[in-house]
Amino acid sequence: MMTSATCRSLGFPSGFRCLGIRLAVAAAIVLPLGVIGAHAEDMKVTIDNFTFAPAELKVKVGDTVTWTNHDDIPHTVVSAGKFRSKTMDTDNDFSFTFTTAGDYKYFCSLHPHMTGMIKVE
Ligand SMILES: [Cu+2]
Repeated sequence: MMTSATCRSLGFPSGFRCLGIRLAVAAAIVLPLGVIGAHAEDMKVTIDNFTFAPAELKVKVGDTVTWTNHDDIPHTVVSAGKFRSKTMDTDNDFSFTFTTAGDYKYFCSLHPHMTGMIKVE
């Protein structure tokens, strides 16, 4: 616990104000972490019948998208230079956490006509 003498030496006029500042500093450290933790979501894209659903998905920075392959043939999820899944067999999934805003076009490298888009804002 900081004493008022310590506060005065730091230029604060009273112990009360010093405590208030300490609480504000503590809140400033804790609150952003809480907001980020509460806000991050796990979004899902399914692969069914050679189609990504939804084909276009809007997420927020910090969200994680999980693709799950429901077809009985393998697929991949590839966004050039951004992310690349391994080959997913039936019911396998792949997750990627988006930390930068932007439009991420992706496709299946085994069936390049299969395309999708993640919009990160
Ligand atoms: Cu495929």
